[in-house]
Amino acid sequence: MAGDQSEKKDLQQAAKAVLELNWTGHFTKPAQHMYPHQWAWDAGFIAIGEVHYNQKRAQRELRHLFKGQWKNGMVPHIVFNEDKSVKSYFPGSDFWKTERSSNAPQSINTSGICQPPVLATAIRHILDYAEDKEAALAFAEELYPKLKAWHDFLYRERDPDNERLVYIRHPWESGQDNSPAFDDPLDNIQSDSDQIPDYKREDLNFVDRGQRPSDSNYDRFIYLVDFFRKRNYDEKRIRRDGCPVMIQDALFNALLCRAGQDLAEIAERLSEDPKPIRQRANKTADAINKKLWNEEQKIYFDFDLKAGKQVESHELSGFLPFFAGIPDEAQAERMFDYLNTADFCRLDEYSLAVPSFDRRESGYSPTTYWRGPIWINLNWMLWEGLRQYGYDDYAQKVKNTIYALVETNGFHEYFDPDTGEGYGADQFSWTASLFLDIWYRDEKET
Ligand code: 2M8
Repeated sequence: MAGDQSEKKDLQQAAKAVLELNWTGHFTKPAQHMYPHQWAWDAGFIAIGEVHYNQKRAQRELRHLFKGQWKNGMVPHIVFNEDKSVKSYFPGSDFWKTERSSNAPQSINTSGICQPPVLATAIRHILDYAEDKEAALAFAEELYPKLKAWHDFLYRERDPDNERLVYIRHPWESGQDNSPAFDDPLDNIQSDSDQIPDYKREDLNFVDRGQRPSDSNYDRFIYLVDFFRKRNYDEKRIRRDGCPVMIQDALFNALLCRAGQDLAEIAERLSEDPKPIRQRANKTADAINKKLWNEEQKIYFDFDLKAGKQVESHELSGFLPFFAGIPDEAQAERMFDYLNTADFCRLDEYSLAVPSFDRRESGYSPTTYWRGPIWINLNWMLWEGLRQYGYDDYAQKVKNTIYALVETNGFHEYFDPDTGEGYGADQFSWTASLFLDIWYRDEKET
């Protein structure tokens, strides 16, 4: 952890400078050149840090994101930068062709898929930490119907069997694009190269190939977008025509459960009825415990609806039901038993918490994106979750790692679990904003 108060203060200033650098005047980009648009879960994480020192901006971020909300309630994973000179990202708005759907907004361009639901959690955080409570409440009131419509979309369109578990239909919807959990589901896509539209990756202009998804991943990512746009982003039609990927993702559903709890809390503060929202979140928690928990392996897994089985891929996100209070005490003990091993990170050893994937699995890579590196958003959720369960020493270790990584290596997108070296984009917004959230909460608690 940063040595003295003034060093800590410098770090705080540096984090704010990252967010200032990436601010466009309308929203904060995840990173300067590599990610020039607005991403949904990034916006939530950014607002969570910003509210501590710039409430207005935190609110503007989310308001801007909701400009892209679809008529059916979906919050798209990207709201495109209106500055038309921005060309450094693929796939840009022209590729998605979302105008084919009558649900897509007309005033702003967006993608045609979504991302993990953290927005109610971000708005609850604004209510909890805003300086101007009255303005925060008015803001929550303004966005409340939109949040409800977003959650309703997920349960209506992505849970056809009324399980209270929703599926995702693209790895980009998970936020963990090339995680090993998608290896088998993507391998099952029978796509000849002539079925993949022509495209050119832009990400490799900025980052080493070894730190990004493979070309064969990208082919499938693009094949899937093409599949959706050919069906005008009509959820029923996509399903009826045999949607190639349908995964009940453990992290996505845990975050939906947590977001449901937070939405119920928001409802309560607005004197709306929280009960149906809370009940639905509880049902999701039960369903996660029933279908995604693996007692023997001591972790939660995704469920692949196409293959009809759990995807036994050991990811840090399989511990993040902690963040939504989903595991009972016995489950929590088993999970902690596994988390606290050399596979992930041992509490009593000098090592960095916590890689995104089990180090001893064959798909593990310390350098490759969502296949092993340390991500600050996952660790921030783990820190929150472990505290709720009383694993304070481990939570402290996670927090110390976050401090140490940004102090020694800067605000990178992801970090090497062995050396701490920073990879991906530099000056990455959610690394800075979630660090700031911890920094300010530390200040308040001491
Ligand atoms: C990454 O995903 C985008 C595609 O959505 C990309 O690689 O181009 C992921 O890390 C995702 O979780 C994140 O929201 C996005 C922007 O930071 O980048």
